[in-house]
Amino acid sequence: DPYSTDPDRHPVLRVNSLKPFNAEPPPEILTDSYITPSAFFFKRNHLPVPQVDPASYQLQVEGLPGGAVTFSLEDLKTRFPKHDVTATVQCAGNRRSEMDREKQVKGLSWGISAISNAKWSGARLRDVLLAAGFGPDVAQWARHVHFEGLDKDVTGAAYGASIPLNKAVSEEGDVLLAYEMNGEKIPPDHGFPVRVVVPGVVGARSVKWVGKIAVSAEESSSHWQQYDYKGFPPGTDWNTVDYKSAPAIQELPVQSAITSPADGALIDSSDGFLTVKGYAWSGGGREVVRVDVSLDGGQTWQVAKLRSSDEAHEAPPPPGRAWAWKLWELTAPLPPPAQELEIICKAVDSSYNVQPETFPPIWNLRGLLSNAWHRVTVKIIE
Ligand code: MTE
Ligand code: MO
Repeated sequence: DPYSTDPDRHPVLRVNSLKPFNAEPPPEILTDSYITPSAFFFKRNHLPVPQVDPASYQLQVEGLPGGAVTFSLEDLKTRFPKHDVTATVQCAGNRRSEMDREKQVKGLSWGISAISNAKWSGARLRDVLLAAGFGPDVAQWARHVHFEGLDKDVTGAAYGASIPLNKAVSEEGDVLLAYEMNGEKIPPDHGFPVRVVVPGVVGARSVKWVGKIAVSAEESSSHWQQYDYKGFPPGTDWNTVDYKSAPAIQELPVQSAITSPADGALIDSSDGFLTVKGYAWSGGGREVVRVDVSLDGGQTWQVAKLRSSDEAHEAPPPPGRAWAWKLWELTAPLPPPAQELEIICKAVDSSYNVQPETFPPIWNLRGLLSNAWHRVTVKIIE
C-alpha cells in the first residue's frame, strides 16, 4: 500500500477521500482563527505523501543559461533572505458539493472549507531564479515556470503544474519556496520539506514537496495543467469537452461563505439577535472590500464587519497584494417572526468583482470555480 507511510491526521477533519488523503475542517473551526492551525488546514493530495529526507533533499532548477543548478534545503535557508507571506490557499473545487446539487459534476465532494490561511516562510522564488541564472535575456523567450512534486503515481509520473513567468519573477508576485508553515517546518501533508506557495492563484499551482523547477517557453505538460483545472461553459458535457480550448485556471474569482450558523441549524431567538460569521477572499491579490449579508433570502442586505489582518498583528497589504482572506461577522436583530430564515452572503473585491447569484450560469462539468452566493437556511426556536 503506497499510502501506508502517510502521516496521522487530526480526527476532526471531514474526510472526502482517504487514499489519497483529502479532508477539510468543520466550517465553525475554520473561522475560529485568522491563521488556520496546520492540523486544521484543508488537505488536498492527488497521490501518496512522499517521504523526503531533508538532509539529502535537492531542488533542481532547469532551463536557465549555464545549465541545471541544485539547491539543498540548507542553501534555501542560508543563501536567500527569509520572506514571510500570509496567504490563503483555495482549491479550485471548494464548494463543489453545492454546484453538484444543481446538476451532477465530477470530483471530490468539497464543502465550504477547501480553503485555509497560513503564514508561509521561505525563499522568494524570484531570488532563487535570479541566483540560478535568470535575467533579461531569459525574459525574452521564457513565458512559464514549471514545478514538479516528489509525489509520483504508479507509472512514475510526478504531480506538476506551471505559472506564468511574470508571476514567478515579479517583485510583487510574492511566490515562495516555503520551508515553514505557521512558524514551524512544513508538515508532511503540506509539502515537507519545501513547497511552492503561489499567492492569489488556485491551490493546484502551489506544488508541494517540490523537487524540480523549470523555466520554459511552454506551459507544463502535466495532466493537472492540461487536462484538469480548467473552466468550461454550462453546455459542455463529457462528450463535447475539449481541454485544449480553455485556459488553465490561475487567479481565482471572488469567494465568500457562511461558516456559522450551519445550514439547518436551530437558532434560539430569545435574545433577539443573530450572529453570522464567515470568510471572504479573492484571487490575484484583489482585496475583499465588502461583504453583504442578507437574513431574509436576499430582500434586504447589511454590511458585515471585516475582521482585519491587524488581529494577526500584520500591517495591511499593499494594493494588489492582498493574498490573505478576511474573516467577517454580522450581529443583527432577528427579522420579524419567522420560523425559517435564509441567510446569504456575497463579497465584493477591490476590482468591484461580485459573486454570481446562482449556480446554473457558472455550472461546469468538473464543478470548479463554484462561487455563487452562499446560502444557509436556519430554523428559529423560542
Ligand atoms: N502538490 C503536489 N506535489 N501534489 C498534490 O497533490 N495538490 C494541489 C496543491 N499542490 C498537490 C500539490 C492542490 S489541487 C491543492 S488545492 C493544494 O496543493 C492543497 O494544498 P494543501 O494540501 O496544503 O491544502
Ligand atoms: Mo485543488
